[in-house]
Amino acid sequence: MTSSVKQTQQFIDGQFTPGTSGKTFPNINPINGKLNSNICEASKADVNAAVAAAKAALTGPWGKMPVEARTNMLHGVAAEISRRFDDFLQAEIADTGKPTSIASHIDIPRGAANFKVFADVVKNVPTESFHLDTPDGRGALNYGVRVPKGVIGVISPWNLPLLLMTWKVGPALACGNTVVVKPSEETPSTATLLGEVMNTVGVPPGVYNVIHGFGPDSAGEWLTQNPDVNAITFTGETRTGEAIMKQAANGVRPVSFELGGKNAGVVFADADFEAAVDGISRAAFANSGQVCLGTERVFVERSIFDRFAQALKKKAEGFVFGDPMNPATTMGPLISKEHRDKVLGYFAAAKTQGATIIAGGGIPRVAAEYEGGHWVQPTIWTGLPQDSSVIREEIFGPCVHLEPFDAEEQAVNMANDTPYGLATTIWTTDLARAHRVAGRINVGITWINCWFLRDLRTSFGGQGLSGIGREGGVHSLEFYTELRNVCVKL
Ligand code: NAD
Ligand code: 6OD
Repeated sequence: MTSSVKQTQQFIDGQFTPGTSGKTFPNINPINGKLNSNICEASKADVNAAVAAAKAALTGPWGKMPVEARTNMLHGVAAEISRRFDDFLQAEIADTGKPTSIASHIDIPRGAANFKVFADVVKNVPTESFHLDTPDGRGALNYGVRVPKGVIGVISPWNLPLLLMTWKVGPALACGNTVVVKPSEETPSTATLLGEVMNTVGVPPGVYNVIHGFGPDSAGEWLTQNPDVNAITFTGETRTGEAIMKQAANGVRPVSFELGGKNAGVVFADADFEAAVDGISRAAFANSGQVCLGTERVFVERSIFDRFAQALKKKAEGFVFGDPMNPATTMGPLISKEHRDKVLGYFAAAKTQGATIIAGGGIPRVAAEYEGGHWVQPTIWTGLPQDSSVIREEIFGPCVHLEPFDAEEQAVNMANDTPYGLATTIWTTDLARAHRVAGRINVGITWINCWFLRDLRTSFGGQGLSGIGREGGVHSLEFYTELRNVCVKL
């Protein structure tokens, strides 16, 4: 573990600095509720200094660097993340409590992949060009040129901290922008560690900056209000997205939002039963249910409903809690006491609203050393009405409601009965039905017979309350660049 994890500082203009506020806030380890480190809280002057450094870096060596050199540098960043895999792993686990069985397979590898993939996308995606006939017969050639948008404000959440932050920083830098990152106050460590990587690789000062603090009247709000931030990319709660959108209206700055979800899974009777149980178990419980793409509402065809519920119960009751560094541990705690209180509030609401509890519903027994942690049991309910708060609101915990259906039409209608529109997972062996249902569920991402299988070249994003815009592959280039047209009279 590095010294930056013990007292986590800002990273501004290539330097680690405590900043000017003189204030710190605690970073708590979710597995036991104990103090991990103290985080230096940014003042408004620190935020403005980070933005000024990012703005200045646009016209320095970074701004003049050929694309080949820039993208090679980002491959270097990916390689350095991989070389320091254990440092990133330990920092991520200390902040989140998530087991190494998840972090070492998903979070840290994706932290490196997000730089590699977008470096390659930038080098390989062409711009448009058109020949125009003109009355004099000479014609004109139009071609597109992509230029960086400028300073990008990146605001990221706590559930997949390195993955979701680099998913924005990778393409932003690949396109030649500079960034100021405000990681979640709950999970500041890997964003800070990435500053060390940037210096090791020789990324010029000011290209990557990190400030720490909270949202309203703190670093998040000050960053999004700074007029020198040219675009804002945000992942987090829908309500926070609404606030940031208002902040971004000042100066008409573009936003890209990946927000909440209340995703549906649909399991048909002809599905590969074991694969469906396994897939829905991951979609409901992976990362302790703290995945925006997760499934909190599952519709199961009536003829297999009871068998499916029993098989999923067995999965839910098979999770192993405890030491995140033990490869046998399969479920971590929730991120904070506050978030656990929120999730337990929904557990209580499910009871009072008449749910039948199939599994869980409370706090698991853990070893004495972890009793101060924020644990909850993987939980399965059935029997709640469609207007229950448990069915309508994003809970973001390891919990799922099962509902039987009799007809495809009914399953589609129930899946679509939500203001969110992020993701769905459909389980069937009927090919025609798979495509038909995929076309009718109102979401940005549909998985058929799988879940969270990611190809970073594809579009990613949600509709309705789940977000604005698409990122991934060429769609990231659309957000992180300005496309200019040049018309040449021949
Ligand atoms: P959050 O919205 O509370 O916080 C996210 C970030 O926004 C944090 O860094 C926070 O400090 C900052 N913030 C809060 N208020 C702000 C303001 N007024 N101005 C600027 N910044 C502000 O979200 P969270 O609790 O960290 O994450 C959980 C939520 O994120 C869930 O709703 C989940 O669905 C969503 N999420 C969505 C996706 C997706 O891809 N759609 C991915 C991960 C998480
Ligand atoms: O895989 C990704 O790129 C991505 N944005 C995942 C989001 C997960 C939400 O919790």
